[in-house]
Amino acid sequence: MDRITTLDEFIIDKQKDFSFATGELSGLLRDIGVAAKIVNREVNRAGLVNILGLEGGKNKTGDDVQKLDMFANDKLIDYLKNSGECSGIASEELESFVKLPTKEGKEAKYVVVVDPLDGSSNIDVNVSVGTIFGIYRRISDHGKECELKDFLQEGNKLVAAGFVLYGTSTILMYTTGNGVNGFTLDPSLGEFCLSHQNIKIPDEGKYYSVNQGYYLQFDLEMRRYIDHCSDTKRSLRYIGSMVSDIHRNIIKGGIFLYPNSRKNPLGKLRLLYECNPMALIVEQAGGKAINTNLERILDINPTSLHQKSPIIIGSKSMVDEFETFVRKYTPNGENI
Ligand code: AHM
Repeated sequence: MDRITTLDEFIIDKQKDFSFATGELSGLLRDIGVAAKIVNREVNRAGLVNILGLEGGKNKTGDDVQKLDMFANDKLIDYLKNSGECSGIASEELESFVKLPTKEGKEAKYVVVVDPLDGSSNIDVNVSVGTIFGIYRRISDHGKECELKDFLQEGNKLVAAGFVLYGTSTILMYTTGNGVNGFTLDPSLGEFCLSHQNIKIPDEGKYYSVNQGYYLQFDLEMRRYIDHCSDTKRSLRYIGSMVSDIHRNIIKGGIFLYPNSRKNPLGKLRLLYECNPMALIVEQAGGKAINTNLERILDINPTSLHQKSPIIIGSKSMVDEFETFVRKYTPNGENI
């Protein structure tokens, strides 16, 4: 039998590739891995909540039952706080970023952006959800508290990004800008084990993922592209959980679209917590990610923590093809 490689072993091994590495980023990634296992345990127990008498927002000792997305948020913050490598965290669940206390003798170089439980509206119905994270090197003085500008960096400045998908199995994929590797949680060992080494997204795929219920609210070029996907007999697959939809497309090939609509003129997904980390992973796997103005997602300059962005992401030739529809059908070439 081939020897398995655990996430921790892999991270430590990769650290050796960088002679200047001090182990801080590795420590941070390992802490995220541990937090992911705890969130995974709770997500898997979610269906038991009522059976265990926790309905009505109270448990048997009268404590409030925490919503799972807040639970995931708090666990991630706890673990990053302990690591001492992270000076702050901006979460989709929180209005402002959290400054983490520095540990004595340490100058935490990094800040983390996170969507603790993406697609959380799916939990009640047993559909896969995920955690998305990104890590930036601080641009403020390392000896002091982190600042807003540390988080408002373009996605191309991310030093690492990843996601955890709590699906039929739990998988963690991450990149430090040198390809993407995936690790599947072996519940019997309690370890993430290397299962998808240097994964590459197929250049072409048969899936398109979009909430077609909003079709009439989309711009003309988007509608024409969706018509084209349907005319060319591509299969529509939309879980409504970005991590799951993009993960499937990374493995099988496909395109995921969350565009602007009349209801949501800037789309729905957040640039910092969802679009940027997923864009880095997909690009590192050989794919492409742009907005509906054909700008590279990773080059968008963020101006606020909860900024939204339309996103088109997936197999490179499919995103290229989408671009040709935008160029052809955008009235008077507006915005491009
Ligand atoms: P949520 O985390 O509040 O559930 O929202 C994020 C999710 C994404 O995972 C998913 O792609 C999208 O919202 C689905 O939105 P819609 O229901 O509008 O298609």
